[in-house]
This record gives sequence, structure tokens and C-alpha cells, in this order.
Amino acid sequence: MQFNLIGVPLQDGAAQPGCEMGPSALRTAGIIPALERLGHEVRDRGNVTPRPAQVVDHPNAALRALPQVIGWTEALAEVAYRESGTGVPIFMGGDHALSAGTVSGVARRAAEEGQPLFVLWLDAHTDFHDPASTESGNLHGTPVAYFAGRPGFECFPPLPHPVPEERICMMGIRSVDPAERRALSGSTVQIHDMREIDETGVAPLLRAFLARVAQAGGRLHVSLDVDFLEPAIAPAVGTTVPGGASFREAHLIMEMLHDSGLVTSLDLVELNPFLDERGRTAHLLVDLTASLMGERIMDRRTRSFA
Ligand code: B3U
Ligand code: MN
Ligand code: MN
Repeated sequence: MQFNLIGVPLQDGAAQPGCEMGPSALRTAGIIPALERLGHEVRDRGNVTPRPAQVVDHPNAALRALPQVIGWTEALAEVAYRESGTGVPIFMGGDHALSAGTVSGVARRAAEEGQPLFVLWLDAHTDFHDPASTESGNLHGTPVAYFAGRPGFECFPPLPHPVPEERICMMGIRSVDPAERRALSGSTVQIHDMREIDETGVAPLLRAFLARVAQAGGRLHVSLDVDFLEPAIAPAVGTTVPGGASFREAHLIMEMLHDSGLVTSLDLVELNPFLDERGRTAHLLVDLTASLMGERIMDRRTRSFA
């Protein structure tokens, strides 16, 4: 397989600085050799530069770095469209505001190829605010509502190919603000919170979603927020929420995604290397990416180690 690695040193969407070092940490943790060892071809396309920030006014005085995030969204939508034409793009973040651009870019590609785009959102948070509803003012809490085409994003770049809400599946959810609860209550976004994962296990939930994607002849974008994981195993994130996915649950998800053959693009976001313990979280993200791209213990079908 051909992978296009894209660094996104964006941290304007998050409260705490440090995510701009994410792409460097993932490169340092060996994401390129990890994929090459699996027989893939990897092209490092370097880091994205945002479009210049324009002056934008918004009534929500809490909003932070709105012009900058708009500049990143414009640049990323273009890059994601381009890089999804020649291989599987892997966006190395950077905070989660980047998904406003990456998902809208890959959605345009999917639309041109006549395939429905589905999104798997692995996160403690639903990131379903709009610029008016966010109380923290941190725009990494808004990308899903943007690429789903919800109202309130008039100041953002126009979105020609929104992702219908019923094609978005969230797993790992355990922190949802009141305004997000209101917006989601009438929505068809499929949400599997941590309780459901505890009761059911990740496998049947993911299997059902993947069957839906396959049946629709769809493509799948995966967006992995570090805070999806249990903070004890992934401390390098500004917004830790206790009770996250375990090492084994996360690897199982990645292995099942690999077996499905449906994944066409990936975001690795919210890694804050400034908060890491000797590269531990960066290495875990690299190992999870390797599982998603074919690393396995044993072949499931033949039960061999070959
Ligand atoms: N919902 C909260 C917290 C949050 C969302 N995404 C992250 N944190 N990473 C907010 O600020 O919007
Ligand atoms: Mn997030
Ligand atoms: Mn999160």
C-alpha cells in the first residue's frame, strides 16, 4: 500500500500548547520504518503550512484563534483532497481542529469517486460544538459539527460535501458538554460511549459499523484522538479523561479495521509531546498505526505465524 504522511503542526485549536510538536514526535518514534517493515511504501510529504489568517468577527468572545483555525482548515481541505488521490493519507497532528479540513478534503475525493464516506471517531469527546456554543472557546471541540454540515459555521470555508450524520460512528465517548448533548439528541450520529463498550466489548460494536460501511460500498476515515485511550497508558494529551480504552481494546480495533480493508485515511491527533513520558505515547500511536496497517500476532484465517 502507498501511504502519504502529512505533518500538521496545529495547536491553535487546543488550550495547551505542545501539539505542534506532534508530527516530529511521531517521526522520531519511527512511524516511517514501522510502516515500511510491513511492506508498505511511505512518502513523507512534509508539514502543512496554513493559509494566512484573515480578520473574522464572531459574537462568541470566548473563541480562540478563529482566524488561524480557518486558515488551517482551508489549507488542509486542499492537501487532504490532493493526497487522498495517490494513496492513503495519514495526518499527523496537531490538535483535533485539523479534522475539519482533513475530513472535508477526503469527503470531496470520495464524492468524486462516487463512494459514500464514513467516519469512525475514536475520542473521549464528541467534538460537536459550533463556534457559538463552545464555552472553552477551543475549536478542537467543533470539527465533527463542521464536517457534518451543521449550522453556525458560516465563518468557516464553505463545505461542498458534508458527511451525513448517520455515517459517523463515535467510540470511547465519556465527556459531553450540555450544548453538545442538546445538538446530539436529535442527531443520527451513532455513539458508543464507554459504558456500552464495558457492557458489550468493542468487537461487536465495530463489526456492525464496518458491515454497514462495506454494504454501502463506502470508504472509511478514522480519526484517533489520544484521549480515546486510558490516560495511564497515553499520558501525552492536554485533555485526559479517566476510563479510556485499554491497550488491548485499542489494538483490537486497529486489527479489525485492518482486516476490513475499508480504511482510506487516518488522523492521529492531540499528541502533546511536551506532556509525554520518554516518548511513550508517541510509540503507542506508532504501534497502533502499525496494527491498523497490518501488524498482527497470527494470521486469523490460517492460524499460522507466517
Ligand atoms: N468539550 C470540551 C472539552 C474538549 C473537547 N475536545 C477536547 N476537549 N479535546 C470543549 O472544550 O469543547
Ligand atoms: Mn477530539
Ligand atoms: Mn478528545
